[in-house]
Amino acid sequence: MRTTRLLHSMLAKLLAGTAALLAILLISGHARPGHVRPGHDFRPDVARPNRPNVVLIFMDDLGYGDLSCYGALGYRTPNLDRLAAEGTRFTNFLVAQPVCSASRAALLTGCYPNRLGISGALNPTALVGLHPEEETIAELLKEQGYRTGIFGKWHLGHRQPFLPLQQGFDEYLGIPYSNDMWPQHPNQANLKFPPLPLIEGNQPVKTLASLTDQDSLTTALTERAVSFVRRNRRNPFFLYLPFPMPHVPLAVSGKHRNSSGAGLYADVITEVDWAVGQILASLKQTGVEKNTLVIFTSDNGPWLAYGEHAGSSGGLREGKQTTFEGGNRVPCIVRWPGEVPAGQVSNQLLSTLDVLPTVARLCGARLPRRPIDGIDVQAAWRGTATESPRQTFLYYFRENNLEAVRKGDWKLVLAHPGVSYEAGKPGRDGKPGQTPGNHAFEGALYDLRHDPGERYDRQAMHPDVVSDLQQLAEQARADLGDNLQQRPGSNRRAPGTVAKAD
Ligand SMILES: [Ca+2]
Repeated sequence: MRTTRLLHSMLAKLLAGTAALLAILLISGHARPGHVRPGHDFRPDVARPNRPNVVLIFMDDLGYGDLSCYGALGYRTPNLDRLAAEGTRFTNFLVAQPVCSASRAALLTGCYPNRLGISGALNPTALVGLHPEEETIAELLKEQGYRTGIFGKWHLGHRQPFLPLQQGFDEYLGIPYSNDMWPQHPNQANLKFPPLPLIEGNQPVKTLASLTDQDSLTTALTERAVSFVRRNRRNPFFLYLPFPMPHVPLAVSGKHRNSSGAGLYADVITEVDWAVGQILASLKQTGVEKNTLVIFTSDNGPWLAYGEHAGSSGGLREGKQTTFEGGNRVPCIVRWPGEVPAGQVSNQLLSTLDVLPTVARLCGARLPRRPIDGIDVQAAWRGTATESPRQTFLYYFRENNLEAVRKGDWKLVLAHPGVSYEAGKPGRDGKPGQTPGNHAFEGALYDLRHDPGERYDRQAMHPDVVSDLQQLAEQARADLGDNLQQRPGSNRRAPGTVAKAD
């Protein structure tokens, strides 16, 4: 036994030595200092030939009911429907918080955003961003030899120290925050937004001055993404595509205007579906389709204040900026040929929090050094888990309000003030309606399996469930705090800050 172990160890050292020598030869042969062209001179880690590429598509304000494979009526999304037919479609998938910056922070770090001091939607005056020491999916994969690109909306701090190139991305083209944070905002008189820049790398390269400028954005980002796939077909890559659409103001290229026959919002979804089709085609054409994990989801539910310019929650209660299911629950499709079952529908509870640890595991990357909240849900993706590895979820919102907690199918809504579209009036023609911001929601217990619309309070019938969920809420308050109860929490971290505007 001993001799065998010794032999194994010697053999392993010899192999490692050969691999290191090979790596040195490859590097010295190709990477001349100052002459590394992105995606061209890069060579994969020879020891790990089978790591999947990762394409992560993240829509903005796309609702649970906006794709035909999720029940959208009046128009079709054939490319996304095909993606679902070739992969698994999840029906109980939650974003960490139902608003842009908070949701994006969670996706890229695997942490509840309130753990990181990120909340709401950062605006152009913000002096904060995702702390540079927080580790993103891009950083973890880059460390494993992946090329990393982001084409779309960042929204984790627009000051230079917070931009994507400082958070693990090799390439960035996109807008730094929401596409409505510009002088054409309907409430610009109060908001006074500066011009909206398009950023390449760390530099503004253009101003998006009119809706016509925004009309070509989806196409431009798609073309850049396709080029990224082509340039990186011989090495592992992580492509993050946070499309700015269908967030208002709705913009669509000439080729897709009036194409859906169901109005401007549906035209925009049709274009997004086309964009996904282009990306999928590029994976096929470059021969990497089989070894590429594709994840499609959205950052929060529909912004119902915008009436016919908003999407559909598919019948779930309320929408964006609320912790009812219409705000947190979004479509999620995962495709990885031969690894994730094709044509399946899963109702297991999952969250954007789980993307980082699951992807890290599948790609042979380590986890971040600081504690995270996501868990490896590979078994749920692969369809091998009889119940989801995720059993609980904390619905935090605003700066740090614990508004609801979830365990399995049970959701305990805690009394809180919040946005209510149902108590307001929707807008039209791209203008927001009247939406109460501090509607007093009372506590209630919902059984989401029987009552996904959150209409029937079950507290009186199930006091044991209420007390179990209250315990979960208490643990959350001790860990992450709760402003509704003046609880600071003991494990929150600070965001990154800059002293003054640069
Ligand atoms: Ca959003």
